Amino acid sequence: MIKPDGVQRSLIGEIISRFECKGLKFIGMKLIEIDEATARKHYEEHLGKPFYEGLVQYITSGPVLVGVLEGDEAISVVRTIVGATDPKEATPGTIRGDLGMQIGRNVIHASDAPVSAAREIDIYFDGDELLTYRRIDEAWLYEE
Ligand code: IDP
Ligand code: MG
Repeated sequence: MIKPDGVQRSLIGEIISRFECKGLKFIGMKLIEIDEATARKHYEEHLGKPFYEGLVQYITSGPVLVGVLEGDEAISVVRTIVGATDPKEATPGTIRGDLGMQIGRNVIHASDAPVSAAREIDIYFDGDELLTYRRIDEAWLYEE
């Protein structure tokens, strides 16, 4: 998910380009506004933490781009491209390392495990919004 700061700062193209160029395949994508209940559900694991209310505010403060990516070891590959949670500590070359300044405005969200990916995809997408197709470069991205 490209968070509201990423959308407002016109970083959608820059960010999705990084995933595309890597070889990850978008099988779903849409621009939405998250309502408060959905934000609370998405971030329920952080309920009670000092930053929780601010996080709900942040994520509902403007449009976000939600996307579903597919590829070999997609979750860990995406998390590596995204970088550490705090952009100040994130390695240059990562999205957060290159494009953000503060942990509370860290530009992008990425699922951290298959179970959370499944849960989060279910929050934002209906089954018929996820596509199955081959990208023509897959023959060159993968050995077989
Ligand atoms: P992640 O996004 O790298 O998985 P999490 O620890 O799951 O990081 O935290 C979820 C989100 O909560 C972060 O991306 C960030 O937006 C916000 N967050 C986490 N820690 C802080 C903090 O200390 N201050 C403000 N916001 C925070
Ligand atoms: Mg997380």
